[in-house]
Amino acid sequence: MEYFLRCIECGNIYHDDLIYTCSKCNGLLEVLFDYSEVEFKLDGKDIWVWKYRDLLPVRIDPITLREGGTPLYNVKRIAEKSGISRVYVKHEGLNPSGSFKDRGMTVGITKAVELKMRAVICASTGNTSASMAMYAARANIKAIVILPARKVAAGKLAQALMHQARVIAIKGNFDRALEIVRDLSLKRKFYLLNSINPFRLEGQKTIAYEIVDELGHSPDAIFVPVGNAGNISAIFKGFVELKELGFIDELPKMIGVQAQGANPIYKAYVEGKESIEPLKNPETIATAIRIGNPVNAKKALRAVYKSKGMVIQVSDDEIVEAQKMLAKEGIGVEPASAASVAGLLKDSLDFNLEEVVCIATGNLLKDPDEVISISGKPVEVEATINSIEKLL
Ligand code: AN7
Repeated sequence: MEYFLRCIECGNIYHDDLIYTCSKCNGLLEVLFDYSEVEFKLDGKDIWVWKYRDLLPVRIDPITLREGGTPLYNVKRIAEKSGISRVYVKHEGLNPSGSFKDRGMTVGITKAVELKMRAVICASTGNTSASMAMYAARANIKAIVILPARKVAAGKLAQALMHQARVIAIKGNFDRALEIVRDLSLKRKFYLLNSINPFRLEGQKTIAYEIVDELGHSPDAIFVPVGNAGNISAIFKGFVELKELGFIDELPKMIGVQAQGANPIYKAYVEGKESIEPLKNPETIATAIRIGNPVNAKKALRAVYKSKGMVIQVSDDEIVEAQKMLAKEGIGVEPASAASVAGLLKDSLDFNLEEVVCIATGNLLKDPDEVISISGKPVEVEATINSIEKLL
């Protein structure tokens, strides 16, 4: 298919794929397509990322682990509590590496192979590194990961290490790690797979396609946990494309949810701004979204304003509460993932919504330490029927 890159700030156009930001104004880039080649149908059948290949910008066969096609669960108890008629949770934690990042990585790693890159690199709060390591292993290319020391959940670290990435922990936070990998990728020709990479985001827009493919229409609003702000931007782009292609009539409201301790986009939204003031020392139980200087802030804020959505902040307690409510519905997620539902349950919502989708971004198994700390340990007793019956 035909596509090109365009700067979201100055509109400059690029036909070269090996570029991350506008060389004129340093703005973020997005991929634009010639829609005349779109042949897929939203018929609810065989849903997964590469069903939508007509709108995925790669020129070789994909490196894939069968990502996407994640379940959309109707959650009645959460709906009742929120007062909204129909609430769905799309469980992105059921992707191959256990997070939505796999949608982006299948496209990003395919692009890296297409460009004949020797190695891929990312900064990560955990999930990006787990996913990148897994797909790099599949493609048999070298993976380099820079992450904040002692601030990455055990499951994610285990994945990056087991899939043989070169993992380097820095005495600094995610924002510093991202600055470092951006410099290294320019200097050393490592292919950068953070969400500043516009091709990676193209994979993540399939969340929007899948929701419409399954429901047959667009919901009123989408709730998305926001850290580096790539995912909310990607999902919005997916809906915009579906509207331009005539698959849907209305865009859903994009509702971004940030942790209170890592809330630069929330602050910008409240002040009606188009860009953020970086936060120096972000802190939250949801380590996945412990980010103070989100690179895709401008794209995300545009998505929120254009869709007449909003940004909400939630406390760590509200995140944990939502994580427990999801668990009671049979949906196991890590803390950051529960931010979307925590946002839905905030009474600050004054929209009239009938049908919404909350994105659950990552699996419960990613952060076992957090889960055990909020659930408590099992009781230990003598191995006798008597001692067990006493407890029951
Ligand atoms: C579970 O892995 O940034 O707003 O380096 O792991 O697109 O950044 C993870 C982000 C939400 C936020 N939920 O998405 C990383 C990383 C989970 C996440 C987000 C992340 P963006």
